[in-house]
Amino acid sequence: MTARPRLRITGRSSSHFTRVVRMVAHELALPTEYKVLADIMSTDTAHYSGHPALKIPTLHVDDRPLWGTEVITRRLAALAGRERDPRVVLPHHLHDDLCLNAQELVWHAMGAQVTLVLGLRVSKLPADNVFFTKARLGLEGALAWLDPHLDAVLDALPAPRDWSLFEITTFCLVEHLVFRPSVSLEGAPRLRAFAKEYGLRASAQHTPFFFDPA
Ligand SMILES: N[C@@H](CCC(=O)N[C@@H](CS)C(=O)NCC(=O)O)C(=O)O
Repeated sequence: MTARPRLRITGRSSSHFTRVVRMVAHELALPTEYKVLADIMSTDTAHYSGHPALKIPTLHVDDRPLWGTEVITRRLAALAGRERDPRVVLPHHLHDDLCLNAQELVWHAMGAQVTLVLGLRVSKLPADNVFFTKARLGLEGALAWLDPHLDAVLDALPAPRDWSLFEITTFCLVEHLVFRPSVSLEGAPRLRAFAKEYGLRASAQHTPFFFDPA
């Protein structure tokens, strides 16, 4: 029998992309080590466990790094022997245009949230610059589409399922907008209700957002 590889996630407890991979590891019952990036504004790749693009998360499988949240979740599913399990629904298993568009908008919204938080709140750049206006409008547009379509998307996801990356990413996005408000969730009641319910899962309770000490 081959030994199970050692898994280490580098990230931050205030990062929605990090929370996605940590929730997936928890859902898959995969033990992982956790290395915290102390300063998100660091320009030293060593602090990011070698991520050349200065991003989190990174998954180390033994000594080999893997980058990209979606790729990492796919690898975690494979390591848990569940890559072909129909109860685990990853983006490459989606074929319905509604679900594919919804997943794309969630990824987009997560990226726009990084732009707004790092640009405005952390770096204190001028909010009236059209770069941030577009990021905010794009994020609001994504939420305005996702909210009324959410139930149809959930119905169209493969079932029965234990979890899908669409649900986990949507949960982490909405929770992050509560944790680090950049746009209002007033007009997104369905997304808020979904996040409240999904937040009861053990994987969500195990990974609350907070600021890691520097
Ligand atoms: N494409 C990356 C995006 C990850 C990402 O944007 N992470 C944020 C934290 S939530 C980050 O590293 N921000 C630092 C920066 O953009 O400088 C992935 O899928 O993992």
